[in-house]
Amino acid sequence: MTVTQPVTSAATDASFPTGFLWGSATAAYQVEGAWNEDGRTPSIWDTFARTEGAVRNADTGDIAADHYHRVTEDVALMADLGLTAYRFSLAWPRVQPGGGGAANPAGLAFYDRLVDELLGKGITPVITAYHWDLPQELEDAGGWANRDTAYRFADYLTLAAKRLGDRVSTWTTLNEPWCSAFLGYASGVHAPGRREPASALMAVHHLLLGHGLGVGVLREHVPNAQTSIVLNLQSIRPSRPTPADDAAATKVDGLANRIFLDPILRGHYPEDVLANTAHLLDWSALVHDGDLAEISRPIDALGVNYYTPTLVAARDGNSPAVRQDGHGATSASPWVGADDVDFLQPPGELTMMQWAVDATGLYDVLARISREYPDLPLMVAENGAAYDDYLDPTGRIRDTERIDYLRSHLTEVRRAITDGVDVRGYFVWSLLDNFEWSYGYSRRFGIVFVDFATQRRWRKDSATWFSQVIATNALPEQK
Ligand code: GCO
Repeated sequence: MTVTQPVTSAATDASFPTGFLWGSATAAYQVEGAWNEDGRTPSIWDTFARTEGAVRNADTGDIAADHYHRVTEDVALMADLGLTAYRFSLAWPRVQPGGGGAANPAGLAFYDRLVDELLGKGITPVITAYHWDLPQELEDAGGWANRDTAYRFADYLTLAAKRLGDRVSTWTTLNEPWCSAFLGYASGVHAPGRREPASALMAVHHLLLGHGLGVGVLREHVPNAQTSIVLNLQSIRPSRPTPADDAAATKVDGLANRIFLDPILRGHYPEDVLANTAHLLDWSALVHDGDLAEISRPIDALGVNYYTPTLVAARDGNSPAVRQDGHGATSASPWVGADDVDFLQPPGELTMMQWAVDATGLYDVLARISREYPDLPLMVAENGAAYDDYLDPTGRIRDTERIDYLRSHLTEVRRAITDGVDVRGYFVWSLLDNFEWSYGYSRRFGIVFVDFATQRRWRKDSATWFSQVIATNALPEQK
């Protein structure tokens, strides 16, 4: 089963289409651990996590969920849950230490084993080539602000595709380039922690170039490659029904969504984005001839990550309290080019990330893509929530809030499918509790609880619920 295999029947009210892919997602730095084993070299996240004040509690991904040593157990767990797909990322500094030269046989052997375990259990592997762990050497050479990094990425992907492409056909090049560029290079709450608005825009372009080159690599080395990119598309709402707030929403939509969608799917950057950022850098020097043709190579699917909506207002001194950025408090804004926009706390119950729960935003994002960028299969590549989970004295984790969150969002996915949106699968974020970036281990997103000191795994109630959804290919009646 691949994400681009057409579904064979329409969803009924309660059920999902036959062949709908049910998975969970993780990322290498968040779960693997084994940070310096078998030839792996440091990534920007190893460096950043060791920077004072960067990560809560000075947590690092050194051990994380120890997935590197527990692959067999973890894949067995996935099989028990009935997952039909698993989305994971490759650690670039494990596959190609130092970000250049030959592949590391031990690093590739790990992913070989993971892929074989998955296939042995009938679980479709979905590989993310880059989920934020750039080899430190490449950051030292300028990171994503340096054009050469795009070519280094293609080189690394070639090594991975040649080795794993015989068994893995579904690949995604990048995870959430918005976060890599703007949280990494503008607000600095993510690695590499730079606060340079112009570098963030350069990073956008070089990430996109890397994506395009990467699609070419996959077409060349992976038979029947199903290529995609994963974007954290935002459902942006104006705070008040005023032309000024509408304009603010359009501006932010450009800087969050269209800055990626348009070059990839239409072969050009949006005019308003170029205009809104022209004071920061010279786009004509950044974008070389031929880049946009490379970036807009056809892809087979688009991965959508969605957690919470975005509420904006034109800054006029009257807007309600500005909310904290959900990825960590910062004095610098990731919103390069939108200095005159306020970001507000959307209504709704809050998760532990202080993210408002509003599943209609997921519907809006899916429906919008299918309307404005038609004929592109979609998959929900991440969706989930952090709550204050704990193991009770009976050995249970009763995460009813997470079940409610997943149910409401899956209801919206089903509504989108019923309305004709071509959604091929859904991946819950995340399989395991893990290293939640600048929040360290203080935020639990898993449907499986991890006691980090013993690395023992416990199914949360949401895992049991999710496996019921998978088994019936439908949402259970609400009790
Ligand atoms: C992202 C990343 C995940 C996060 C998750 C929760 O989408 O930001 O892909 O690694 O852990 O989103 O913040």
